[in-house]
Amino acid sequence: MEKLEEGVLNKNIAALARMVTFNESTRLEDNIIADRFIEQHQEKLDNSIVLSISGIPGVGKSSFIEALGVYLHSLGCSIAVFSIDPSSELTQGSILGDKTRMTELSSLDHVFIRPSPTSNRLGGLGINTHKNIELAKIAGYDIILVETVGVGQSETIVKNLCDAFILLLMPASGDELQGIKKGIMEVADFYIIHKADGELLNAAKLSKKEIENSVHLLKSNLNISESIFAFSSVEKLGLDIIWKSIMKFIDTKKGNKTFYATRIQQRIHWFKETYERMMLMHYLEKGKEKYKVLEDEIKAGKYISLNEIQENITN
Ligand SMILES: Nc1nc2c(ncn2[C@@H]2O[C@H](COP(=O)(O)OP(=O)(O)O)[C@@H](O)[C@H]2O)c(=O)[nH]1
Ligand SMILES: [Mg+2]
Repeated sequence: MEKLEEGVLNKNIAALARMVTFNESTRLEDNIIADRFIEQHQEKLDNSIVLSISGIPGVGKSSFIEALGVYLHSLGCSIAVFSIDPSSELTQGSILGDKTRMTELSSLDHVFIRPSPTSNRLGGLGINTHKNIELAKIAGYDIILVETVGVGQSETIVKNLCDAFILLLMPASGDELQGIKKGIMEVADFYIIHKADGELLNAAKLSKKEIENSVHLLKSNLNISESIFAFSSVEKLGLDIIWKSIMKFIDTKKGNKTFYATRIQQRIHWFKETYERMMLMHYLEKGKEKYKVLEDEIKAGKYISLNEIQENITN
């Protein structure tokens, strides 16, 4: 165990992968191994920058992460990538997609890539994902990129995972625009109209105007030119400008103290989530037999009222 912990601290990729596996395990004993390690190194949790890349399947999140990751690596950053894409579980294609779209990034030193967990306990988002991020912070990765779908995942979850939320949008206009919920549009910090190349370039330009208008209505004080971009992960032009805006955003948040205040809020969110889950597990276990009695009564044809359930739980 000591060797494993030392490995994580030395950015050994296999060691971090193992620790993440403990964290994602369905056994509480395993989770506790990862959790204890986090507790012992909590002074490192203020480190790193966490960016969430969201958007519908096929919009190009993995490709964008590859482009951004390779660029940031060229600036000397170490990169960790976590992918939380519930669709990759359903469509094998996406899993292949993740791997084949990050070939260059995955071949570089100091890059850790973790694809979607194969079994998700919370309908798409592994409940321990936030702790994977903490593990990567402790391992010392400068930039942590999290691929999230943002559809079928609530905006509160995505928002609570990152320091900045980048939403990728399709170069399409009007109603077919995106299948993205208003809530997701509202919590995004950056909007990138993706695939702005070749035949899609004009559509992307049009789309950018539309997005600018609708975002202006949602967030009147947002600096549009520093938050909305058209970009192609094939051509990769202008990544430096996008990155400059993201850094400015982060620096501003650090300057006015909202950066760490937000992280504390996020910790409270995950604490509440964990507390409730553990409390539920505890009561379900404790009341197993009383539950069974009521279930048997239903089998015998009886109607179980809310009053009876309430009494059963509280007595
Ligand atoms: N034209 C174009 N196609 C892209 C771009 N980025 C990704 N794609 C293609 O879009 C498809 C989905 O990409 P992927 O990164 O797997 O999307 P994800 O499901 O959002 O992760 C793939 O066929 C990519 O080759 C881009 O910037 N321009
Ligand atoms: Mg993907």
